[in-house]
Amino acid sequence: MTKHLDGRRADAFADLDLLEIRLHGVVAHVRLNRPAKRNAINDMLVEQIRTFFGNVPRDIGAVVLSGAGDHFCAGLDLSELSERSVADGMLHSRMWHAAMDQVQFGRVPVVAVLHGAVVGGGLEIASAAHIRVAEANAYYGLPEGQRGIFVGGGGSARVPRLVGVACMTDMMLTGRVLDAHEGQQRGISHYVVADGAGLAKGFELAEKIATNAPLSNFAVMQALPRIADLSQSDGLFVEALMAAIAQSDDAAKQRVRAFLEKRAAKVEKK
Ligand code: 1HE
Repeated sequence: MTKHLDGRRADAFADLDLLEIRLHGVVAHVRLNRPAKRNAINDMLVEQIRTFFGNVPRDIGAVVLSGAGDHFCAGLDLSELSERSVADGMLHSRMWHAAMDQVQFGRVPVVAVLHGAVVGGGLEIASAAHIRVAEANAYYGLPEGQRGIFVGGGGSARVPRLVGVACMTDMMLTGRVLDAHEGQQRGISHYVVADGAGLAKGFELAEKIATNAPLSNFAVMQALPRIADLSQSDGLFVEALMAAIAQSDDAAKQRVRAFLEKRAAKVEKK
């Protein structure tokens, strides 16, 4: 695990002091870095997330996102929840949306490594990632109902796409908390690994993702979720466009030729 905590410092992002950013070859490791506040996300951290994911270095092919300390993220920093006007509340939520959109629709896929509390806005940022790896000690909650507020960081759009409206309704109305295994059964995480093994798995996946043709990753990140939101007929039309664009790229031609010339890996059973 410590191997993954080394890596080059990302000097270009030295100002983003609430994030710890390290570059490991083609993978960037971004840690939410307010462990004393359980990585609660204040406005400054929202802006720093937006800045990093909007400016991922050109030589990076995937990002691992994790949290420092014992928890991934305690959600919105409640100490900043001062009395806001309706308009300011809207703008605050839209600020989160812009940052979470940058995570989901940025330049490269994001692998979130989840441990401890993944609650409120923490679940919202996790659900903006493309792959989620949970350590067995991870748990998921949406305490907004208990706090008298509502999700505002994109949760009502993204979380039901993972767990369904019924499960999110239960989590918000009753305060139900899902453990790591329930979270996997319900579709939150793609992988559950032992405590302490999350980063190794996250890096293994991110390194694999970064070897894909950039245009294939682009299609999965940008086209797939939009197609899933379209009618079947419109979706199939967009799929045809995306498929034609991807297959005409040089990377696709080279990769297909490599397979036909027996130079590329076969699909192997595990
Ligand atoms: C915080 C926050 C926070 C911790 N905002 N300060 N999120 C929540 O309702 C979750 C609230 N937090 C918790 O339930 C617990 O803190 C945890 C289960 C995450 C972790 O428990 P624990 O025992 O490890 O830590 P702690 O002792 O509760 O917290 C340590 C410190 O972090 C403490 O501050 P201190 O100055 O007394 O040391 C806590 O006050 C502080 N802290 N969580 C502010 N969230 C875009 S809208 C999204 C809406 C939401 O996310 S609502 C859900 C908010």
